[in-house]
Amino acid sequence: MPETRGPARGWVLPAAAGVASVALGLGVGQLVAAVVAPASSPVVVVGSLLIDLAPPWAKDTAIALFGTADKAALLVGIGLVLLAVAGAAGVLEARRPPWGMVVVGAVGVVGAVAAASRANASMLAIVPSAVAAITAMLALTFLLRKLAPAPDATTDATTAPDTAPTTASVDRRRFLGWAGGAVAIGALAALGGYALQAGARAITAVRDAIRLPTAATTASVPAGAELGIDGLTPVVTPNAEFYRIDTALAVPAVDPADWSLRIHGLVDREVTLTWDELLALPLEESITTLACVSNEVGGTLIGNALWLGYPIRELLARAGPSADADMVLSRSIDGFTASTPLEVLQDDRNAILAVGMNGEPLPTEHGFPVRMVVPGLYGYVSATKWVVDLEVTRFDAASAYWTDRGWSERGPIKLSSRIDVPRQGQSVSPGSAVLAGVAWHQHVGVAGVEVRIDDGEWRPAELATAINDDTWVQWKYDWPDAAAGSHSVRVRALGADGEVQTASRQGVVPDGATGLDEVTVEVR
Ligand SMILES: Nc1nc2c(c(=O)[nH]1)N[C@H]1C(S)=C(S)[C@@H](COP(=O)(O)O)O[C@H]1N2
Ligand SMILES: [Mo]
Repeated sequence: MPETRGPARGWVLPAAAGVASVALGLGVGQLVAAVVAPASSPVVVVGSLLIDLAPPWAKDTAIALFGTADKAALLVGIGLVLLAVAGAAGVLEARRPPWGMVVVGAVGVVGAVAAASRANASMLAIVPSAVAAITAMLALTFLLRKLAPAPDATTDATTAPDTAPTTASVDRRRFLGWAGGAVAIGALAALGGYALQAGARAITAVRDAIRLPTAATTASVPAGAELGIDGLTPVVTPNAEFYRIDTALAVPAVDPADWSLRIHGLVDREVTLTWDELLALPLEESITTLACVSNEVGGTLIGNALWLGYPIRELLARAGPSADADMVLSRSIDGFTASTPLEVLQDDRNAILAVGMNGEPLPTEHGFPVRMVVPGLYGYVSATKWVVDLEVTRFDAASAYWTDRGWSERGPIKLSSRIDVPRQGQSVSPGSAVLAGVAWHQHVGVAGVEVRIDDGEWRPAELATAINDDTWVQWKYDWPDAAAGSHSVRVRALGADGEVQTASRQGVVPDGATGLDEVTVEVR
């Protein structure tokens, strides 16, 4: 039965519209957070911000009141405050538009700022709060429109000329249906987000329980590989700081118990390998520097780790590739593919199926439980994470994910070098200053590094002890005569094969950037 009421007189329905809209926004925000940035769900980041901002007495009171449930109490409290604000925003928007929208938008901004201010937050962290706020605003607009006076059959001006124009009909039941629908969709989205993260949580628990076997062959970092200069990238990159590049919106959750690798295609016999079979093989440690083809000159998409794994060469030998094969197409559980030249996987380099990274099982975002690591090639043609399939094939018969998108079919890593100390625009005092950085040419080796100040001569830098030819090497240069003023510092690497790093600039497409890293240093 439609009821008749003034457009903005009641406050209950507009408040309900506000609450339903914000509930929908929060649910959708939760789902988006689960997919793009698990640590950035709007309610959780605001809670974390409050915990950080709260004065000690407030924390003590909360703990005294709620004990170990203090965090749950905080989240419930935030939820209640949000709902109250949401109700108020609904009433405000009905009476004084656009102030209700402004309130919802402001809450979204608080969430985004809270998310962005978390340690290690990426720019993606603001997305859930932004999506939540926009969803809530759209829903609020929609629901309030359902509350607006509708020129419909129950108030027909021609048959009822005496009906006051301010009186309009609102189909209250239909409105409540829409509002309830919004809440239900929000709840479903939040549940979906929770379920998505539940998968990730379960795999993290499985990973944490794994004890990797000790290596049959070990590798170690020689003394003298680490120069220990302040601001210089450590020679072995901690897992938490290792760059991450992949196309996976949500990190694939692969249970090792369900994992297997299939080697097939142009082979004499198909081979399948389970997790237990892989771990039972004599595993080898190797230290290899991974690099991304998208790394700009001076960029940070490069990292060095101690890997534990089994040579792909041995597995290929079991399968017996046919003589006309020249490529292995590796496939991730999420469909990503990489094309690696067969001969690179058969020669004596440490091309491995890796299960360990710096003494731990692979972190989930670095390919748990099994990935490929191939010295000398950019990641996009070799370093398949969450790998489940190796197809022995030919370059003229198959192509890989990035090759299909305009990148080069083959991707050997280019000779390159980077200045880490000092950073661009940083100042040093006159006299003797230290310049330092890293240089790499995986599977070739670095024979030297040279530094050029302004338009001076190229002068040799000092190289740290190289771990091996597959890793980067640190360098430093004691700048004896740093005179006051602004100076340009450039670096170039010399390959062990006689190549001199080119100054000619090329972008990252299609096979990796070239050019020299340069920083401007203020001496004062
Ligand atoms: N499954 C999968 N594996 C992948 C990718 C990917 O998108 N999906 N990206 C590759 C690219 S381009 C690089 S540079 C390396 C990066 O590895 P990392 O994230 O462990 O540093 O992984 C490679 N392996
Ligand atoms: Mo990459």
